[in-house]
Amino acid sequence: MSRKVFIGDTEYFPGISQIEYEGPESDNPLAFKSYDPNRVVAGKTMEEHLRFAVCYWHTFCASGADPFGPGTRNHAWARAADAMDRSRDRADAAFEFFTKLNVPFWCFHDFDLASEGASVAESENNLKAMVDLAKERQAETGMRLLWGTANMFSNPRFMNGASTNPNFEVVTWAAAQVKAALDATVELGGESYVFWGGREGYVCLQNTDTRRELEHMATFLEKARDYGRSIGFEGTFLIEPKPMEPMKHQYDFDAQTVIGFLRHHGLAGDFKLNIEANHATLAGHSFAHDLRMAADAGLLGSVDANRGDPQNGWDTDQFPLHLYDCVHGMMVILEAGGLQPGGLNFDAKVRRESTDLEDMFIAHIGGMDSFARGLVIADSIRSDPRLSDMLKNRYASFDSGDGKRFEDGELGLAELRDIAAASAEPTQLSGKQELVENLINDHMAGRAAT
Ligand code: XUL
Ligand code: CO
Repeated sequence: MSRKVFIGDTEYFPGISQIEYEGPESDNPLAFKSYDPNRVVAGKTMEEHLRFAVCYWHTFCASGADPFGPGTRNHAWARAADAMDRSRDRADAAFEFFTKLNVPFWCFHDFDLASEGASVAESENNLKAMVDLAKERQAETGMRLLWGTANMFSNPRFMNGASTNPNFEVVTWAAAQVKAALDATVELGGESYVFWGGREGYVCLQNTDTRRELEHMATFLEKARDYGRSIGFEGTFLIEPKPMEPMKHQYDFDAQTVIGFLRHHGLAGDFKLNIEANHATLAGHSFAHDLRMAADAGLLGSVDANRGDPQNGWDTDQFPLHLYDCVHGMMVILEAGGLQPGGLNFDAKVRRESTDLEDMFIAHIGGMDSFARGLVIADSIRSDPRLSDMLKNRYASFDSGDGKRFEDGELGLAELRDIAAASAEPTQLSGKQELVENLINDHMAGRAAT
């Protein structure tokens, strides 16, 4: 489908035309070197595998402000005096950006898209008006919504949490936002709905009834699920783990914590996980680790594609331009059979010092090319029998005999002891880590140029 590249009367990214695939030889910073949407890898096109999404918040709402100073970017779409005019300008800029970049999906929080009103009803009306506009823009451009969510962490009323707030009044305001954001997501045909528990956690354990707060969170999620299903939402509900920041401790700490919580509360049939790379690293894991834990549980829903900085402890939300992360991540995603109906959402921001308009494109192009390379290299590794054979052989002792009986739960502890007592010292089996790492490097070197 051919898509119009800018919307309305104003071109917000003048001088930047449709971003095209030009191939590995191109030296044009505003072209894809590896992401060729129609190229088929492992039976699907790159566009179908990667399902890229641009996020509204970092890309169109942020100005580069940090705790030490104001924004460094004064975008044309953020200048109108009236809040609704600003929202409309921002939407036009966003849809121009999406189409020029040629991504199929976008994601938003309620109050990225519309400004928050002074009452529940006013906020609902603002959001409805912007959803109507976004729906028109989606129809004009062919863009689709990967997921919607509600921002229940910025407003000071949520300083002690949203669904886990010790004050019931605040819980009801959180519910009002989720209800409206679910309505909006359904109206826009969103494929998933995300809960990121920004302030669902604590700063002081001694002033917090954690047992009660976790029960409240489960009840709230159940009611949100029931409401979503009642209005015809057929997509996936997603929980996005993060261990800390802004709170000292957040309940959705990491993939395994969330998996345990969902299973404990009987929510795993409707909810999956949205794994964010920088959140996994904040929890002391790698991106691929949290992807793998989610995939093993059959709960890998979607991905927030970004990266942290190994020298910093915090959530820097940098663009995912480190090839190893993308290769390791795509190995798990391919193993899991893909992401659909999820996708790769760039929950990432250009650095405060990257102030040219084109930097927004360059950052996304880099992320898309990195994951496209990651896909090609991961597929190449997966089709090399050396790795799969090594993995299979490593566990071969469980494929037959007593090992198989143990796997099937047929041997008790005393029987296992008797087997040990009758055997010699176990054979030493090398883990071959360096061999595996060399093999991955060989594929990277062989394929990285494509
Ligand atoms: C914050 C974060 C959020 C969620 C959506 O760290 O990742 O933007 O993705 O609320
Ligand atoms: Co995120």
